[in-house]
Amino acid sequence: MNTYPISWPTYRIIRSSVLAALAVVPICSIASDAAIYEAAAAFSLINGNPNGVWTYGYRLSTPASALTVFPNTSVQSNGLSVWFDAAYNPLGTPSFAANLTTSPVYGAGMTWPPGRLSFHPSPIHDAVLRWTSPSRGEWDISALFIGMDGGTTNVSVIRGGEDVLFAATRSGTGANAGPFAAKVFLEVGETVEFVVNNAGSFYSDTTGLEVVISGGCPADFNEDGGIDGGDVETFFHAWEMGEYGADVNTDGGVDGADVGVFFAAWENGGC
Ligand SMILES: [Ca+2]
Ligand SMILES: [Ca+2]
Ligand SMILES: [Ca+2]
Repeated sequence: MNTYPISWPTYRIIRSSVLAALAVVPICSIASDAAIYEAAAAFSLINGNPNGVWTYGYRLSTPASALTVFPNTSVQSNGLSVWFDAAYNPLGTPSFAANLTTSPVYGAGMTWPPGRLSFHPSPIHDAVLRWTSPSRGEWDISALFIGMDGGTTNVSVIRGGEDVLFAATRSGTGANAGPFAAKVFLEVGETVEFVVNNAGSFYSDTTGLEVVISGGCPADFNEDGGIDGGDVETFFHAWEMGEYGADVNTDGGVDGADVGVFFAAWENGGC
């Protein structure tokens, strides 16, 4: 709902001045550094699950099965911090594990350097790291799947539960998949998932995972890859209609503050 905390005449002045300036505003590429989300750095046992934008879960290795959120945590004797499900845990899987200490952690013939995050499928489940977009905009998404053990895994990056952005099979210690990198325009609440599947056998399938997601810039509001007057027109149309997407500061309302956030990004040619 548009609550118009700036007056209509003020809005008209802002809009007309912006539109008048369009002729001298170059089309810019997007430099997205407004927000950075890094999976390993954010990993925690004490922030709950979901942990902000991150959800640690697992699901049957069949299409469209629902995600189960890991309910349990433990710190293993070797120092690894683990999310798991005590109700289903054959040989400690499926699970997420991270070394949140400042020293290497050793276990099962593997080494977790400080800050390393890994996940592991079960005999019948994929392990899934889900990221939920906190704001509308273009995001830079990167991922690397690290071969930490001798098994073979299928790894993938999936948008919205069905759009496969990346898929690969990796096999053996030191055999990584990726890096994957892409720019993806997402609405608030859209998801990107990072998935490990057992590729037949779940033995020795520990797979390291590095994910960095940055951006979320609203400047390219019409999603055409450039920042220009078209974005102003599209933004104001959405704003006037009180559309959900115009809530670019993600505070739940569409008002003058969103105009400020949009123009701050737009005038910078990005974020
Ligand atoms: Ca396997
Ligand atoms: Ca644009
Ligand atoms: Ca808002």
